[in-house]
Amino acid sequence: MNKTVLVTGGAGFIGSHVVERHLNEGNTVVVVDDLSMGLLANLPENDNLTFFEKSITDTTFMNDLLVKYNFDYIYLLAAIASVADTIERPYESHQVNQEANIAILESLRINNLRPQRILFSSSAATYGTLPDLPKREDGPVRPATAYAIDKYATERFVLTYSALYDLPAVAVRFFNVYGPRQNPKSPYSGVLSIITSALQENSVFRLFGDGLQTRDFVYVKDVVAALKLAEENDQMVGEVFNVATGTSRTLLDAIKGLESASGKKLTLKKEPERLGDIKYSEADISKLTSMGYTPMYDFNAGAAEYWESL
Ligand code: UD2
Repeated sequence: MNKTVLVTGGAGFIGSHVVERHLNEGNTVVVVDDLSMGLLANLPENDNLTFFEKSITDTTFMNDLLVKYNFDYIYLLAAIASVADTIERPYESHQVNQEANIAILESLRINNLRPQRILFSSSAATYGTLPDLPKREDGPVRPATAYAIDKYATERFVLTYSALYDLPAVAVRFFNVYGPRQNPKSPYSGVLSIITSALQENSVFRLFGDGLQTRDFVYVKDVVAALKLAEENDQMVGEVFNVATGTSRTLLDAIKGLESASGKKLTLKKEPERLGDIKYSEADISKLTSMGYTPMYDFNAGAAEYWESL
């Protein structure tokens, strides 16, 4: 049976991959995206896709949409995703990252709409600068930016609605996701998209710090697979899961991997460490793997496929 799927932020990097997967499965997909970060070009031409250039903060629009379609799956991926932006515009980003999502939950509750699954994209940012590694979902959190505070609080809202009402939800904490369609435009874009773009254009990459900072880089197709699992596995309802690979590498190692995938040499300019940067990050993914998840892409496989896609 075909499903009807809402993807807020569906024209964005991760959202567009979720959209693609559902279209490939023959489902009907509705995207709501204000194109503040997303791009129309990220979306395929497909009769089963309906696109609305709208902000999720338009609560009347969102309410009407939810009632009209009665979605089977709801992906809450729309966000102001740049941490720096949320520090500069805390109230505006709060309205997007938290309030608009609460309004969606309220619309569902009040209109008695009962999707099969709600998937909320939280972030490794919820762990903040706490030094303990690897990060576990049942470990401490210390959200330290407007972005992280809203992600954490909204994660709790979504899971609380899941527990209180018949609104089965799963929250996922993304680590450093990379892959095709990640937009390298801002200095706060994912570092791997900035590196690949510098390799393509033979431009200088600014390395903040010594390059020995570590990240758990996860390929976007593994993220899509984890989200699919979260749609299907009822044991995951009401819970939060790290989405990552469970291994980390230094930025210098990641650069080497991309150099070898591209056959090119990166020109580096060393700059001081970025203010508030986290030095080491790695996820414990045993909670997710216990649900049946296995990451399919190690870094070299992901880097090679990413480079090929450009
Ligand atoms: C990621 C998320 C962020 C937040 C945070 C929480 C992305 C894009 N950002 O930030 O939203 O969730 O995790 O922990 O996923 N770097 C350079 N040169 C550049 C850009 C970055 O050296 O031009 C360095 C940067 O200083 C950092 C590392 O690369 O040490 C990774 O940077 P990032 O912005 O890709 O990701 P991160 O982990 O800081």
